[in-house]
Amino acid sequence: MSARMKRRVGAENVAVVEPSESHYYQPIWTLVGAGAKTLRSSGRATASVVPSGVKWIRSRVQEIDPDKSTVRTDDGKEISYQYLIVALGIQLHYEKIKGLPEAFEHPRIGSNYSVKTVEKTWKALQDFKEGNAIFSFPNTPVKCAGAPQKIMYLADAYLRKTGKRPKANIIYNTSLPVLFGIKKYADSLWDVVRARDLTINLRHNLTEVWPDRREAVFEKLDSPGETVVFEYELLHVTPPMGPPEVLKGNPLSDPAGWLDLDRDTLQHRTYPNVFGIGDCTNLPTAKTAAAVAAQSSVLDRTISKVMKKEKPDKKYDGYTSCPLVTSYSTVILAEFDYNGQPLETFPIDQSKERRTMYHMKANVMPHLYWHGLLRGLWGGPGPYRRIMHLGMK
Ligand code: UQ1
Repeated sequence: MSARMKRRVGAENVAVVEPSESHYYQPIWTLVGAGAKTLRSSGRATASVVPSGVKWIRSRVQEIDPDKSTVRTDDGKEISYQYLIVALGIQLHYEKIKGLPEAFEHPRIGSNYSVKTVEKTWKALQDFKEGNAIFSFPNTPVKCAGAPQKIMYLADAYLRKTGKRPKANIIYNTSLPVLFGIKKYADSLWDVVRARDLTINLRHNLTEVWPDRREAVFEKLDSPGETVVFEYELLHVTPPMGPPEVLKGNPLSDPAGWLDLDRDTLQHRTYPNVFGIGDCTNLPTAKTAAAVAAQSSVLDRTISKVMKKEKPDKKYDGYTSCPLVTSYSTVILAEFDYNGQPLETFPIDQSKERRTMYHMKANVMPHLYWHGLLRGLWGGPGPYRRIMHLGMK
């Protein structure tokens, strides 16, 4: 968004408050956890991705006061703004699972959601001998809701490739009552699950890890008070997640703590000079980088209208996408909108496992991210979808 704002109002009028020295392309961590990409390849220096001329304030936002239009940072600076874009992301809560994060000091447990633990997934996969390989999905909203099962499909493929699959039970324990929220893709994923002999336990929520005994405790969400203990040889944890600390109790957030936006324009619902994008928002769609791309072009348009005292006129349709990696060479490319209706870019059935889509996920998307999205040049596939579907129902 800073690249887009630089084009609108000039670099000297744009600042980014961002504490991290490194910026990661997290969507590739699915493949890092499976040994198909390196962690190194996923990161760049923040200094190299902030657009030239834009001021980078290397601090963490501690408080936002939308009534005074100020932001306070952890090193005590107070910054005033005319317009604010909130893009705080989502917070990981490993600590909400008893025994974590300490259990990550032990082998055989990993998590593709953190820079600190993603390589441990790959190590655990390589060290696997025999037993249960367990993959969890928490009882909270998450970013990239497909990732918790993508690593299961990759683990299955890896264990087959290395001849260890006959000695493995592969188990997906999810808090959700479904495998995937959109039926068209869920149907295909169930086919994959059956074909590969994977076990899916719905409404199972990870609450505790005992790394010494290599056991994980799950509560059965449909039988209150009942828990079940699984021994594991490999455990992949998707942590509980929630809104950023800064937004909790802030006038900008809804009762659940998410940034309270108009779902069409991405303008704040009560503070007209505040806008938002991405995982920290309460937009009722799946939290993904693809959603951010589509949101970025709408938000650009909305802000330019608001700056000119005109009415925002472009609507976000909720577009989001999840490249469901089902092996080291195949992807089901889920794309859908606010209504949960498939909204596919390509004029082919994307619920089929495809090699072209794997290539897109593994090799095309990173470039689109670094050189397109981060430069404010990629606003999602909407325009291309319309071209590719010309003359088609
Ligand atoms: C996308 O725009 C995007 O953001 C850069 C992703 O992030 C990783 C994606 O995974 C996908 C699928 C899209 C959508 C792009 C196309 C070409 C369908």
